[in-house]
Amino acid sequence: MSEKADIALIGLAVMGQNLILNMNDHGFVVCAFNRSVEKVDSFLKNEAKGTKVIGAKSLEEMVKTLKKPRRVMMLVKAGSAVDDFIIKLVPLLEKGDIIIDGGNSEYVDTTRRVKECAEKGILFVGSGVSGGEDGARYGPSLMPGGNPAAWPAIKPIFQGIAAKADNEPCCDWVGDGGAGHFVKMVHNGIEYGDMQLICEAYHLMKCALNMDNSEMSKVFEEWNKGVLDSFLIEITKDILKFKDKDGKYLVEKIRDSAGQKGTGKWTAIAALDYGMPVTLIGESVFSRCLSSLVEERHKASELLKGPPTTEFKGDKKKFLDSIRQALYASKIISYAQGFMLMREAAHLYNWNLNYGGIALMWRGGCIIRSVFLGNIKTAFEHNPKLTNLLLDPFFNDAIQKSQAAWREVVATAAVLGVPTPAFSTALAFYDGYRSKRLPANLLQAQRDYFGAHTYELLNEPGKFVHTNWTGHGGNVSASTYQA
Ligand code: 2AM
Repeated sequence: MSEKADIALIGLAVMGQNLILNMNDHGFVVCAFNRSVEKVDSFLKNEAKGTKVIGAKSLEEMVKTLKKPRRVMMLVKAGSAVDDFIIKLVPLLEKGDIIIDGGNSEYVDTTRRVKECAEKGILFVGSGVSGGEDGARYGPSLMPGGNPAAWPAIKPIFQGIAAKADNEPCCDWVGDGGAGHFVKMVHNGIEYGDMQLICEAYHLMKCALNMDNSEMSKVFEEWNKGVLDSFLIEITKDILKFKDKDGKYLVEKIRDSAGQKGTGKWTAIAALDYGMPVTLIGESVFSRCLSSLVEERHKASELLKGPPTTEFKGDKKKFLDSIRQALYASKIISYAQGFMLMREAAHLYNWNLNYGGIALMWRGGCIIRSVFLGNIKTAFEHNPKLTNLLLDPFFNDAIQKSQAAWREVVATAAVLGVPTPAFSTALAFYDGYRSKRLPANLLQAQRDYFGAHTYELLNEPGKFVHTNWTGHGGNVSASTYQA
């Protein structure tokens, strides 16, 4: 077969199929392949009928259709399937050819694959792909990272098919190694946070303000016209008013036990590994865990008493707007934390991350797309060296303006007994982050008391000393101990 395909795509599940059709729409010739080869024929006869897409029945045949340098993209199940394909592909490729993994791989696997492939002369790219089926079909957010030598060859395809926001593609080179998949992972973690915050707002509207679904839907519709304008607020508006066949609101019939596939958990694990206080995503993961303890909660609900009523007795209209402000302020904290995690990983792995570019990649196409991300992009454009989003004048000002309402919501929710873990942890983080002095002095003293872990004195930083607090037990310090 002549070398006519611009790119090959392996993996004909919905995401893969839709990406192929998207590439085809943008004038690229794609060669499709799948482990179960019968899916290739079926795809060509159905979804890809009338397009320029070609199919291959074997990897050998697929490789022969490709222009050089060959570009092979995989959208297969994360894990061993990716490694299996790499093993099969490498002998069929030449130096300078490119393998792209567009699946939901863990960034450490991507880092390893980039290195292993580079040793064989193959350029490996791990790309975050976000936006679900619709995004893949009409414009996803793409976060490619890995071997930078691959970027010029894949840039026209990737930026061509990506979503556009403010006339710019939601796709740029992220960084070396597993940077692309790392950034995608943080995106998913932030998505967990955004969803949890919206759920807490809904919970307060329902339990504290006794609002019905139609009223709540209208409120989200209003909120979607302002600073909270985002895909997730928009779908929440639709979900809340959606009625089942019997005329009742469907969302109220859904079992309140949250599932998860793991990317939020990975973000929280990375945060713990790198010592970054990404508390809101952590709380969001734990909130899902707590929700899934349905039977235990049912038992506890009969035994563990809270305040007599969850109903808010004050100015309801004002409180509703306070919830909006609490959501906005908490969201700012969540993104600030997410960017702190990326900054730390960039530091550890020597990635030269472009934070404004990342905000732009998330600005359109993906689940967390929002107007808000445009503000983040602007903040990093004003100051690419910004150490924390909270220090940007726009966000600092936004927090100042919403702070009183945010505190009112957290305090009121505590008094009423309505759980708001994400609103609350965001506020606790804010107060911790802005504290010149925290009580860790006492903590250090405790550690030194029971474990001789030593402490530093304020006026002698860098010098670790131990005190014999009790007058017995010796003066030995545990100098090898690392927090
Ligand atoms: P299949 O159609 O042959 O199952 C999403 O599941 C995609 O990943 C599908 O294209 C699927 O191929 C592919 N896939 C899943 N596990 C795989 C494996 N172990 N090896 C190769 N492809 C796999």
